[in-house]
Amino acid sequence: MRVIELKESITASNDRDADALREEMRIEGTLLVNLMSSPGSGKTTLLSRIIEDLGGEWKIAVLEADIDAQVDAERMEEKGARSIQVHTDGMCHMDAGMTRTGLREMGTEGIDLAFLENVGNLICPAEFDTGAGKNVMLLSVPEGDDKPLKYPLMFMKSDVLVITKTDTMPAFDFDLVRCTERVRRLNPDIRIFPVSAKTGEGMADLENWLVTAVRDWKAGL
Ligand SMILES: Nc1nc2c(ncn2[C@@H]2O[C@H](COP(=O)(O)OP(=O)(O)OP(=O)(O)O)[C@@H](O)[C@H]2O)c(=O)[nH]1
Ligand SMILES: [Mg+2]
Repeated sequence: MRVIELKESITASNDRDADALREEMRIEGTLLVNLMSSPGSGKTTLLSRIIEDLGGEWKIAVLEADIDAQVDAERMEEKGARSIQVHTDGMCHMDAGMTRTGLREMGTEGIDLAFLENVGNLICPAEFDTGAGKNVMLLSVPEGDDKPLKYPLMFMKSDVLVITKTDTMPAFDFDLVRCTERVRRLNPDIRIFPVSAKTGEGMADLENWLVTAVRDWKAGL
């Protein structure tokens, strides 16, 4: 397992770097999906399931960003996906320059779908465009349905909200309707997929969305 240490990019404009990376990925035909959530909401578990379900048809790679450790990248390689672990020098997010370096070190040639598993944090990652084609955030049922009120920016920046761990609903007072209303007030266009990576409930709808997004990306849509 390769681990690379990265420092925050010192460039004039993160937004410009992000646009340039998006363009590179567009030419390559690789859709980069930025996965964001608080620690432990189920990013790596969701990715394992997606690799199992879609890995036969699509070439998938995962750039794992953490402050320390390499367990997540190891889990991805065990599932058969190309992966690299990036350490962020204590930073709570990835910027576009760091993402580009990580992707180039990992190699994305022939890859249809590359995920960036961003650092677990509901605040900082929302402030930095990574150059991804799609931004996807996770909110797990145990975290509560009030999170859109407390961390609005990430809900505003995301194309998709995956509500994870729906199998734990009976143990929590998470109100899906109330959560959806709060999210839509911030972002009327966001797609919402309630899923359980444990039981597989809801995974087909999310995976259909992903497959369409990959096809559209390759077609330049
Ligand atoms: N019941 C249940 N547990 C889940 C589900 N998905 C993940 N978990 C559990 O939640 C815990 C955290 O899952 P991870 O996938 O490691 O979460 P993560 O977001 O990748 O965590 P970080 O990378 O540390 O931010 C693990 O104990 C998982 O087994 C689910 O759908 N249902
Ligand atoms: Mg993880």
